[in-house]
Amino acid sequence: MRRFPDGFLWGTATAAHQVEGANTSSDLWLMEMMKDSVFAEPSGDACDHYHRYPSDIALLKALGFGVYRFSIEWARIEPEEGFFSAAALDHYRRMIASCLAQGVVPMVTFHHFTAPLWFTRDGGWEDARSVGRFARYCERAGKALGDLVDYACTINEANVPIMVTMMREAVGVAGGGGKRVRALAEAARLSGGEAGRFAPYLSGDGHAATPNLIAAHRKAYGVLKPLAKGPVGMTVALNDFQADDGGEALRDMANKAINEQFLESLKGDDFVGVQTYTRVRFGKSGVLPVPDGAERTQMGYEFYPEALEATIRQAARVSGCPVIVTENGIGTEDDTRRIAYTRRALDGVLRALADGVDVRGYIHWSLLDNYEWLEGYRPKFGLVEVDRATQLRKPKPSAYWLGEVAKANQL
Ligand code: IFM
Repeated sequence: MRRFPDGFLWGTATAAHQVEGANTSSDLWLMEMMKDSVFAEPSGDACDHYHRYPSDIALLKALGFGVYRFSIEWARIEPEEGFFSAAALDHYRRMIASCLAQGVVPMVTFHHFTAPLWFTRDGGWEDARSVGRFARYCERAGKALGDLVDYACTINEANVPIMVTMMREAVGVAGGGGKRVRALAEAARLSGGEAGRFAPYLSGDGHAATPNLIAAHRKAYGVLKPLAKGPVGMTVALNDFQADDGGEALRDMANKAINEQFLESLKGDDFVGVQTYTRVRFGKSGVLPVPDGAERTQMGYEFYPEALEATIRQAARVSGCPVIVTENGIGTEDDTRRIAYTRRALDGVLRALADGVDVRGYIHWSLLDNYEWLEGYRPKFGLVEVDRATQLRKPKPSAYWLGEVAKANQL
């Protein structure tokens, strides 16, 4: 079978901080701009998507995609605790309306890594008040936008804090721990917060954040369900965890802590968003290096598109929810490898579908070459190249190729 089911969703994704530019009320803006930053470079103007969204949406539509997954930025909507910016909410309403006017289905993520500076200064997700704070923001944003929202994702990759923390623990302080701790202390000082409380999503303590993130999703689901026009779910970053001889116990431990406790918490949701890039292999005493001779992506990951099929099956089995692939892609300068990667990943989607797994769509990461967090602008995940000096967009061959797959609904 080479055809996808009728109504299969085809889309591309971005996230606010990675493309909008000038996210000045966010926690990461401060961390990027400070001396001795742990970020390779600041996000700056990014892709100026904040102003260029109408033509970017038109571009993805012209390429053949029918869905645009993007995030609204909490730091713009609630830049100070309790102050909700009507102007920011109006901006996002115009953006969602622009999707609808152009025949594109909007999939809106309410939290994608960045948070308002006040939130992170005051303990971020490690403070139990994060659950109520996030629900209050979702309620305000849901009331302002929900009638237009076809798909809502509460939290992007709620398992990333625990994943990053466990990887850091596996590597120890030699893996950059000292610099991270100093940066957090400096961010606390610069933001006028208490020492030890500054807790950003990507570099805080995932053990402390996880119960709050799971509870926050559950509460936000309840808040958004009556407000959003369409299905509500959450997305999970799923590595395909595999074991070499003797690595089974470690693999199972990682699977439980990083993948399955989150998937289990989604039972009964409208969908689970699967976001997959590679596999991770475990040996007896830890994570194994990428095999000798294997191709690596710009992120240092093994080129292993088959991970998508495995994680789709895992997500469907453990959560019991319909699956939407909400992110999948590759950081590479060689666009022919993007096509090769995506073709093999989609082969896996077809195999899962043939076995009866309920997969509803495939959304590629990313529409644009954008800000890849700690790595800055070096990794190129975009179907569309962005000249950051002129902000000119140039679709790559992969954009035309995947757009044709989407239009034909077949591989
Ligand atoms: O860029 C990120 C995105 O923000 C979250 N998922 C993984 C992508 C690629 O690393």
